[in-house]
Amino acid sequence: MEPVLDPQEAITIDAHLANGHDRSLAEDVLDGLTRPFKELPPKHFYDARGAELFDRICELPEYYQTRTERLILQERAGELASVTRAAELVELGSGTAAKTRVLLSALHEAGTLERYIPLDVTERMVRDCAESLTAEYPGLRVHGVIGDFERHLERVPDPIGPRLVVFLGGTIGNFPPGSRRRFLREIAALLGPEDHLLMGADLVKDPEVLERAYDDAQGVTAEFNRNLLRVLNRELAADFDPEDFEHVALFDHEHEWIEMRLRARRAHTTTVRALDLPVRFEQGEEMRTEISAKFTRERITADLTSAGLELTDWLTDRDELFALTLSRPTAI
Ligand code: AVJ
Repeated sequence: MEPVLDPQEAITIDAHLANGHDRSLAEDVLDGLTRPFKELPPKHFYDARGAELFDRICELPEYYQTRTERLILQERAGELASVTRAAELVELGSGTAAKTRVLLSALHEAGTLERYIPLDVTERMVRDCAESLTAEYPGLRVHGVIGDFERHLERVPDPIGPRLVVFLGGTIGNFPPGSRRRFLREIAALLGPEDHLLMGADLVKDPEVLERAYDDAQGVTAEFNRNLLRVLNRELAADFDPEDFEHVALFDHEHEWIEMRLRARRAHTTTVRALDLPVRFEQGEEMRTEISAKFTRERITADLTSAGLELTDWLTDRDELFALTLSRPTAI
C-alpha cells in the first residue's frame, strides 16, 4: 500500500527570497549599463509577462528545443529511472515542472521515488506544483525551495537517498564559459558517489536554424527581448521606450553561441530614476541581453570533467538537435 500523507506532512516550503524583486536587478543594471559595451543578464527577462512570452516561444515552430527535449525524456525516462534509482529529484529552475512529470512518473513506477525538491524564484510556481504533484503522486513528499539557483544551491536539503539533480531546457547555455564551469562545480557539490545530474543542452547546428529559433516570424522572441526594458521601467522607474530598440539575434561562430541584443534605433538618453542614472545610447548601439551557448558532445564533456563530473550517458534525438547529458561525480 502507498503511504497516504496528509498535505500538511507532504509539503515543506523554504523561502530564501524576501520578495519577487530581490534578485539583484538594481546592481546588475548599475554594472551593466555603465560598461563600455552595455549588457544586461538574461535572468531578469522572467517577470509574469516574460514568463508568458517564454511559454509562447516554447510553442513556436522555429523553437525546437522544448519539444525535442520533451521527446527525449519521453523516450528515455524509464531507462533513466532504472539507471539512477533515484529516491529524490532536485530540479533547478523547476517552473511548472511540465517536462519533469515524465521523469517523476517513471521514478514513481520504478518504486524508488520519495521526494521532489523544486527550486525556483517564483513562489507561486513552487507552491502550485507542490500541491498538484503531491495530489498526483500518492506518497510523494515535496520540499520546495524558493530561491535563485545562482545563489541558493546550498539551501537544498540533505539527501535522503540516491539523488537525481535535473537542470533542463538548455539554460546552462546562458552562462559564459568560466561561470558555466563554476556553476557545474557548485552543482557537483550537491552530489554524492551514487548521485546523478541530468542536464539539457542545445547542440551546434546550421546557423540559419539557430538564428530563426531566436528571431521567429511572429516576433514573439523580439517582444520577449524588449520586455526586459519594461521590467526596468517598472522595477527601477526607468523611462525606456521599448520601440526605440530593435531585436537582434545572431550566431557567434567563434564562441558557438547565440547572442541576443537590443539595438537603439536612434541616439537618445534614458534615465533609470531609481538609480539616478542617465544612460546614453548612440544610434545603432547594441546592448547584449543574452548568450545561449550551443554545445558539442566534446565541449560539454570537457565542461563536466572540469567540474569533477563524468558523462555516463548522452541522450539525443534522431536529428541531434538537442541532448540530455547524464553525469555523475568522477570516481577518485
Ligand atoms: C531558457 C535560456 C534555455 O536560451 O533558448 C529563448 C531562453 N531566449 N528564446 C534559450 C530564450 C530566447 C532559452 N533558455
